[in-house]
Amino acid sequence: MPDPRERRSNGHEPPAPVEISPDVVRSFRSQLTPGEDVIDPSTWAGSIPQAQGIAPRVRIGRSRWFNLLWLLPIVFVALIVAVAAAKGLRNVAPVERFIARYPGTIETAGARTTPGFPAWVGVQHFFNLFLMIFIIRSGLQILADHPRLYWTRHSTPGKEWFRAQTAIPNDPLWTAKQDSIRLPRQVGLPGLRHTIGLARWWHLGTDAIWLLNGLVFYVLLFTTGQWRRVVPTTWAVFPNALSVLIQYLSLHWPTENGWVAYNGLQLLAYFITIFVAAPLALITGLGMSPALSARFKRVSKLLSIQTARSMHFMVLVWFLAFIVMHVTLVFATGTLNNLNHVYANRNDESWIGSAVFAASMLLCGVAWVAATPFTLHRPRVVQRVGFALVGPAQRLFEHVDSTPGEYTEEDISPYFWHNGEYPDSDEYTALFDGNFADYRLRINGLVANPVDLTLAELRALPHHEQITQHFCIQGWSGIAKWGGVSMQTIMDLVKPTPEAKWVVFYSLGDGADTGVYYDAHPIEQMSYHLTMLAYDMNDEPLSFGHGAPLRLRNETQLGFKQVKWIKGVEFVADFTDIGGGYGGYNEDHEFFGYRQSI
Ligand SMILES: Nc1nc2c(c(=O)[nH]1)N[C@H]1C(S)=C(S)[C@@H](COP(=O)(O)O)O[C@H]1N2
Ligand SMILES: [Mo]
Repeated sequence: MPDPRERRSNGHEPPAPVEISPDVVRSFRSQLTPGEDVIDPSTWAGSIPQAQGIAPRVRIGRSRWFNLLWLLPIVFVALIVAVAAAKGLRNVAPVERFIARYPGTIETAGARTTPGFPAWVGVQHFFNLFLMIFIIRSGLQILADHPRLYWTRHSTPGKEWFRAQTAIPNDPLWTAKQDSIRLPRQVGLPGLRHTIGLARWWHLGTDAIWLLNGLVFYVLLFTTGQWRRVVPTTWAVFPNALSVLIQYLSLHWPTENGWVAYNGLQLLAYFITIFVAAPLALITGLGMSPALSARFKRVSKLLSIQTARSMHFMVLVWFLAFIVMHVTLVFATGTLNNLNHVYANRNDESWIGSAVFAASMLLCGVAWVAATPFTLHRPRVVQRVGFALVGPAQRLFEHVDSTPGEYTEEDISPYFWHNGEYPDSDEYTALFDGNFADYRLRINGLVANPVDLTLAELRALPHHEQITQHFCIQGWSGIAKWGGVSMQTIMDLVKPTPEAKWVVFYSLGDGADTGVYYDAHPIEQMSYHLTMLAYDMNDEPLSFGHGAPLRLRNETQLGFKQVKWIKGVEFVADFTDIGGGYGGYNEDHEFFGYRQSI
């Protein structure tokens, strides 16, 4: 076999006579493997070794990296200095006058009319924190699948501002999958390397419930007087917050009356969490959707997927910092009373709130510990429940048919990651070595006019070009110019019958666990403006790594659905009897979803 790196197709061979056989495409089904229903960590994802990343680092200047673990001693020293400074300040008369003037808590008349906490606050507070466990753990798992963050639209290695991985090796065919890292199993969900399919079901599924919980919370806040607790209504909140900060840091606690109103610092922290961080989590999350980004071009030009991903991470940092400080202060400023407020709706020093809190923590702890083993033993349940929770939303976004033209040549990414499993069969090698002169694209199934096309015949069809952005499920993206044939042209040629509902693309290459790579797409997306078969990338014949001689582009979907090295296309009524029946290779083997517009 030649060195794959030297493989290039030129695709300009004369057409050869072709016989069309409906059996050939159908026979591709027998080359598929169903995938497992239980995860064996030792053979998972093509027996990918459980490589670890490095401690997270932030880039300083061009190529120096600051290890974030240094923040631990730095923050510790900074706290000590801040406490010393605050204690010093408390001896300064004007500061004391300032604190006397702004003691910390503003008790408005409105707040005094509705003291105390209704039961729904406690219930929603609990749900929120319970869901947060899975949202954060699965979010970290998603980050670990492409442990690099960028501020630019492109995903150029070395240009990231954050990474938990070393520089990529000097290998032009290095894949994003090889770049993924594992997490400890009780930190990530589920922790194993490249479990992004399952992590995403956890993340998006619990997100859906979390958003619903949040929506109910918003409605209840504003239909009761409770909103006054968390929405500042006077500018005096700022001096009061500063005053509280000085008082906390000088280790002289302010007098608190949380039963009636929160202090200024609390008010600001809760307000930001509820009304800034939470909506931002949703917006930046949706900012990573291929379908939405292709449709809302103006927004996605400003808030590119990589900016959205970086900001989504910032939201995580806020939530983590908030949780640490919130929990610390709840315990440091009167545990019994504070826990009674939210967990027992009472304003006293009894142990009732603490007992309810302890029970709720036990529930959280059990769920936390059980989540990874459950996911590894019942991945299909996670896949199905996740799909049930977010499938309808994904489907909604798929109705979005974007027109080409959002990007220009200047937007083309200088670096376009490779991904997936490279083909190494004798069949592929022979085709490659013969410059694909013997290549046939076989299109068959529920069509009136099945065809087998040579590359020359494909190139003779009306030419379609688009400059679009690729969204890999792992988180990297890249803009490229694709040249080839619109799928509409193919549809006009083969004329699918009315029973045809899905279009299955078969690859010349295997997936990671052996068995041919394939993926099914809904037929209505085949007539979208941005759905095409590409034989050129950035004005050159498709390279080996990017899918020579032919690959799919369907820009409403994530990268794994863009089958490379296509050998056949089958029009079918449904895909339940193809492969494992889940609609594609990664769907069968790695528990992805057949609709992935988010
Ligand atoms: N045949 C085949 N096609 C495939 C894959 C694969 O493993 N095998 N990987 C998919 C994934 S996960 C992505 S992100 C894109 C990557 O395309 P690129 O290597 O051109 O960037 O190809 C997709 N198509
Ligand atoms: Mo991907």
